[in-house]
Amino acid sequence: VTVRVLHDPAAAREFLLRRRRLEATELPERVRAGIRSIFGADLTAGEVVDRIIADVRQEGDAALRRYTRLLDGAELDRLEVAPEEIAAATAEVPSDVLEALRFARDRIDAFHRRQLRSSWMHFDEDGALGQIIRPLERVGIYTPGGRAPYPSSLLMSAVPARVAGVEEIIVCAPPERDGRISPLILAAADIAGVDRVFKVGGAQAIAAMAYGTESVPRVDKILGPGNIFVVLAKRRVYGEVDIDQLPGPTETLLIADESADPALCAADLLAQAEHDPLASPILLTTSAQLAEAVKQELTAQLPALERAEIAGEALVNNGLIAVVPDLPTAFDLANAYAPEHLCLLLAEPWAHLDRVRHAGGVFLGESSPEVLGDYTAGPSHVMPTGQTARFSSPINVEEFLKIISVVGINREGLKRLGPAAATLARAEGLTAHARAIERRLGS
Ligand code: HSO
Ligand code: ZN
Repeated sequence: VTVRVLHDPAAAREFLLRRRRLEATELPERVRAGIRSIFGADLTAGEVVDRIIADVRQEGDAALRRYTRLLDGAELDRLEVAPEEIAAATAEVPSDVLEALRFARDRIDAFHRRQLRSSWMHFDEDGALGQIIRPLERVGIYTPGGRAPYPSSLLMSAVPARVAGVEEIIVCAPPERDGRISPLILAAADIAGVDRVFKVGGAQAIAAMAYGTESVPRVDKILGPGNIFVVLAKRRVYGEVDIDQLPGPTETLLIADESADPALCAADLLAQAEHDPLASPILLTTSAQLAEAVKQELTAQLPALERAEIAGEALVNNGLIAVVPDLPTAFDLANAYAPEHLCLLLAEPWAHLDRVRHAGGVFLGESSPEVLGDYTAGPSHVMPTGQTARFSSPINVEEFLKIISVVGINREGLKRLGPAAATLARAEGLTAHARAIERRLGS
């Protein structure tokens, strides 16, 4: 496996800004064959999702059971995980893993408590104005199966929701063929304080949480990563419910100078690469020597990895080592790319923090690798991908709160604010509006 190395910043820029459109994702032949056998036609991912959503809206649980049989190979009677199953799952998970999950939970909890905002009210002679903050009532977290059944990701959405005061948190996860959900996921759900877990995956889970079925309650917001079908389904139901984001393959961009350790640069790139053949591991460096050394380290470290095949594919598909003339150029490229993770392996990382404009998270220095952020640092590891860091943020407490504006104007205030309101109402041709004010002012 060789990773591409570019010495021209313009070429690096072009590579980084290639557009990767969701809908253009090629489905593997295995998946296309599955679609043909289930739907009797060569449907696109979008068409599959439309069919599934329509069926779940129309048939409820019956559609969930049917798709779970067809897609997950599991025959389910009860869709909800029973409390005994959660207890049994927790007993199956090694105690050091449970301890680590609790440790991570406490760190995430503490970090998010610092974000909590209070309602406020401003009083003056015109009365009171303010904002009251209310948590969402019910949220649904999707936890994927397959290559990415990460208990950590469940903590990273459920714990901030709990801190925000969400009343009910439900989880949907696809069952295995034997009708079970991974004990690790169930244990994590329990530790995170999730209220109910359902054995439903894919677009059908998103539809169920958006519209509700006999078993699965309708939620106010859907969160969590998933495959192309899940992401397209989230996009389709947005508006009916809120969603967190449309997560794409993970990205890490390192900016390193000659002080960086090539073995650690390679280790950090591989850590990201092993997630997904579509992951993007990228290094921008001012040192041609470091570039060469990291390239060699990648080749040396890759074969020993359990997921060498996935990581190798990611490196070949989307990997890049670019040598740039100076750090400002590196930060320009990084900001244009707007990576999910931006890691500064620099002699003085803090001196450059001001240059960071767009990133999901920034990780400063050798002791602060992205992988700590994946598990125990505290901030949610659910961060914006696919350049959406230009306008969106990692999951945080605010995600689960909404604001209600409070208007409590008194008699004095009415006299001061009323006339201009009535004038504007008449200018808009809205006489009933104007009269509603004028009646109060006695005019
Ligand atoms: N780095 C991934 C999250 C993750 N890592 C889960 C390990 N488990 C996307 O930010
Ligand atoms: Zn990770």
